[in-house]
Amino acid sequence: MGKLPKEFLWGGALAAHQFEGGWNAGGKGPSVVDVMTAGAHGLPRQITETIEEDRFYPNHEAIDFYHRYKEDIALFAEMGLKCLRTSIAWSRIFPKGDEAEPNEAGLQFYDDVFDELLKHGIQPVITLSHFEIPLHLAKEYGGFRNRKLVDFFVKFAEVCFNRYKDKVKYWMTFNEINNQMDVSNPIFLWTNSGVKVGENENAREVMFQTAHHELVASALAVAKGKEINPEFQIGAMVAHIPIYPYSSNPEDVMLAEVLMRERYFFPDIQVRGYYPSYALKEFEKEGYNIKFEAGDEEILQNGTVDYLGFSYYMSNTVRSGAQEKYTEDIVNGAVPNSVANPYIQSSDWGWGIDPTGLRYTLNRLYDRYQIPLFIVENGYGAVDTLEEDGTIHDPERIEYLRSHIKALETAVIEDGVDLIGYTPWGIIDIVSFTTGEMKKRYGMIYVDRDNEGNGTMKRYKKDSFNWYKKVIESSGEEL
Ligand code: P53
Repeated sequence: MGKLPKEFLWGGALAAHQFEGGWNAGGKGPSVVDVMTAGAHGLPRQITETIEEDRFYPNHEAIDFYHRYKEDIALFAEMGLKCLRTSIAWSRIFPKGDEAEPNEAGLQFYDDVFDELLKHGIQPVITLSHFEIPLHLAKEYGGFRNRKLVDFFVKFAEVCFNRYKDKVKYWMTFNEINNQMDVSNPIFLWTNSGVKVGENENAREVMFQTAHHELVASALAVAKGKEINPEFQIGAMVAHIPIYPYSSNPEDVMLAEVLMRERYFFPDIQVRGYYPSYALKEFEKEGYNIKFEAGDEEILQNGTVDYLGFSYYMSNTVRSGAQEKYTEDIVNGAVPNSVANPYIQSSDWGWGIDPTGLRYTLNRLYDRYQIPLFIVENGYGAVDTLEEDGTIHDPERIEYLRSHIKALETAVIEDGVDLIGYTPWGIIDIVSFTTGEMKKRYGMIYVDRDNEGNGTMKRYKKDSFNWYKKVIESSGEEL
C-alpha cells in the first residue's frame, strides 16, 4: 500500500486533569473536574457544590504524573513516541482564572515537562482547554455563558503562547468543543464551559450563547498566537462520531444528514470563519436570542484554524421514527433515534467498534474543509488484568488500534487525505472522563490503581506497548 511520510506524528494523547494529579500542588486552584465524583457505565458522575471531605474525587490524585513525569516520559520515549498530546491545566497558570498575573510555579511545571519531552525527542502537542476551567470562573461568572470569559481565556492563551513559543508548535484551543451540543447530560456543558443550566432556561439556547463566546475566544487566541509565532499551527478539536442512516430509506438518509450538523457546527465556524446557514435558520425558527457584538463577524473570519484535530472512537446509526416505532432497537446516550447497527460490535461500555468509520470520517472532513487533519484521540477502553508475572495481555486493544491504523493509512495513501499524525488516547492508563473510573483502561502502559484509589501506582508495560513501538519504528508498515 506504500508508506506514511517520515514526518508523520505518531504519538499518544492525554489530558492534564485525567493523569497529572497534584490537583492543589504548586499553587494550582480547583477546576470544574475537581468537584466531579466517580460514576460507572450507566451511572453518571456527580458535580458537587464544594469539595466534600468524605467524597472520592478520582482526578485529584489521578496517576500522579505530577510527581512521576520523568519516569513516565522515559517510558514514552522507549515506545518511540514522536509527539505527546496533552493539555495545560488552566488553573495551574491562573488558579482562579481572573488574576492579573500568572502563577509562576504552574508555568515552571510545564517548562519542566516540555523540556523533559524535548530531551527525548518528543514534541509536545498542546490543548489549551481540556475540560479544566478554573472552578472560580464557573461559580462566580457562570462560565462561558459570560462574555468576560473571552478575555480570561485569551489572556491565558497569550501567556502560554509567549512562554512556550520555542517549545510547542502544534496547539488546539478547546478540546471536543462540540460535546456540549448534547445538553441531555449536564457534564458536557459543565466540563466544556463551566456552565450550568437553570430550570427555566432553554438549554439549547444557553448552549449556543456559550458556544458563541468560545468561538470568539478561540478565534482571538488563534490570531494572537500567529502574531506571537507565525510558525505556530493552531487547530480546532472536535469529537467526531459519524452518524449513519440505518437504511437506504431516504427518510433515514435525510435524518442522518440533518443530525450531522451536530458534528459540523463548530468546525464549520472555526475552519470557514462564519456561521453556517442551517444554524442561523435554527436561531430564527426557535426564536433564540444569541447576542453577537459588533466586530464578532470579523473576529471569526480572522481567527480560522490551521488544521482540524478530532477524536474518533465510534459511529452512530439513526433510524427515522425509531423513537416511536422501533423502541426496542433504541440505544441511549447518543443523538435521538439512534439504533444499534447490526454490522457493528460494541465495547463493554457500549462504544461501537468501526474502523471503516475512521476512513469515512477522514474523507468527509477533508472533502468539507480542505485543511490538514490530525487524529488526536482514538482508542479502546477495556478492563485489563495484571498477571502474577507482571504482564498484561491486551489483544483486543491491539486489534482495535491495528484496524484503525489500517483505515487511516488507506485514507492517506489511497484517498490522498492530508493527515498530520495519530495520537491514540490514554497512552498510559488514566481516569476515564465520562465515568471517572480507572478500570476503563486505554493505555499501553498499565497503572496499578483501582476505582477507589487503591494501588501502588506502579507502571507495567502491556503487550500493546511493544506492538505500538514496532508500528512506529516501521512507519506503520508492521501492524
Ligand atoms: P472516556 C464522547 C465520545 C467520544 C469522546 O472517554 C469523548 C466523549 C465524551 O465526551 O471524550 C473524549 O474516558 C475526551 C477524553 C476522554 C476520552 O474521550 O469516558 O476528549 O477526555 O477521556 C475517552 O472513556
